[in-house]
Amino acid sequence: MVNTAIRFSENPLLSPKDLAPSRPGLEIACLLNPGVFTFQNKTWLLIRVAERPAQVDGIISFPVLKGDGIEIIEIKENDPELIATDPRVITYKGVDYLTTLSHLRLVCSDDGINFYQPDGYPILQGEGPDENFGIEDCRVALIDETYYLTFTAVSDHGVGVGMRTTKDWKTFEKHGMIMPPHNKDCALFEEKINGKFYTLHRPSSVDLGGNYIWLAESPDGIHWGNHKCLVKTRKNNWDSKRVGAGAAPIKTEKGWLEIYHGANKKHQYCLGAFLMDLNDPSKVIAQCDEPIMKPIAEYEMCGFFGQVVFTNGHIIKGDELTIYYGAADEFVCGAKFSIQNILSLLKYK
Ligand code: MAN
Repeated sequence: MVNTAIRFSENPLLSPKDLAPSRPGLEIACLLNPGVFTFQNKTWLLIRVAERPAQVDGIISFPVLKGDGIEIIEIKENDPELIATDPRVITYKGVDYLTTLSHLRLVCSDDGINFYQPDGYPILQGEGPDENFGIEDCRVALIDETYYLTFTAVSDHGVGVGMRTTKDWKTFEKHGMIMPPHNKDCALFEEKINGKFYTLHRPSSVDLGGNYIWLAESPDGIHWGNHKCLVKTRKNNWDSKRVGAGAAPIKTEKGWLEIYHGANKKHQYCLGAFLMDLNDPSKVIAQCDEPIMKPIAEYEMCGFFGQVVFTNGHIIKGDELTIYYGAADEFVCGAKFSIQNILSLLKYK
C-alpha cells in the first residue's frame, strides 16, 4: 500500500470520555464518523455519539427511543435466543437491534484540532418510528447557503437515509426518509451539474447484487431518481465485501474525486478513491487499486470495533485535503492528504 495519509500527531482528537452523555443512565461508548463543515470561520464536526447503559456482567443492555424518552432493553447473555457475535448488532428472537443508540452532536474548533461543544446548539436525535434505533454517520453538503444533512436512519423497519436541512444549525427542516431501506452512505455533490442535483448512495441488494455505490439525480435535492450503479466491490480485494461513499465529491480539474470506504470479509475498513467525469458523474473514469489509507495506528486497530478507518467529512484548502474519520468505531481522528497525490494513484479505465 502507498501510505498517503499523514495522521494528526494529536490523534485521537476526541474520545468517548471527552463529552458528556445526553441523558442520565447512559454512557458514551463511541464517538465516530463525523460530518464536517465550515461555519462562521470555524471548523465544525457533527459527530455520531453512540450511547448505552454501563454494562454489567452476564447482561447485554441497550437503549431504543420511545416517544420523547428511551426504553432500556436487557437480555441475558446466555439466552439461547440471543445471537451476539458482532459488537455493533445483535439478533434476539429473530429481531435485529443495535447495541448502542446514536445521536448527532456539534463541536467546533478554531484550529481544526482542539474541538469544544459550543453553547446554544441542539443535539440532533432520532425522531419518530423510522429513527427509533438512532441516527448515524451524517454527511453535510453546503449548496446555495443551505446545509443538507444526510444520515443513516435506523429503526426496526430497517436502515435508510434521512435528510434535514438548515442554514443556522439552530433550526432544522425535516424531509423524512429520502432513500428507503436498505440504504446508507448518502453524499450529495455540493453543486448542481447541468441544472440537476446529484448524490452518491449505497443501497444493498442481498440476494443478487451487493453493497455497491450508486448515483442518483434530483430536481430539488430531496426527491431522487434515475439511479445508476457506479462502483462495485472487487473480488479478493481490500474492498471485496462492501463499498460506500465518504463525503461530498471533490471538484478537481481531472474530474469529481470521491474518497470511499471499502471493507473485506474480515470487516477491515480502508479508504480508497475514484474519479467521475466532471460533466457526467455517471462515468467513473479512474479508481485506485490499493487503499489510500489502511487501519495501522493503535487507535484504529483496537477499540469498539477494531481495524476500521471510516470517513464521511473533510475540509479542502487548495491541494490539502483534511479528512476527519472514525477510528476503530470509537475515536474521532484527523489526517491530511495531497489531492494531487491521490489523483496520481488512480488507474484510468
Ligand atoms: C452496521 C454498522 C454499525 C451501524 C449499523 C446500522 O452494523 O455500520 O455501526 O450502527 O450498521 O447502520
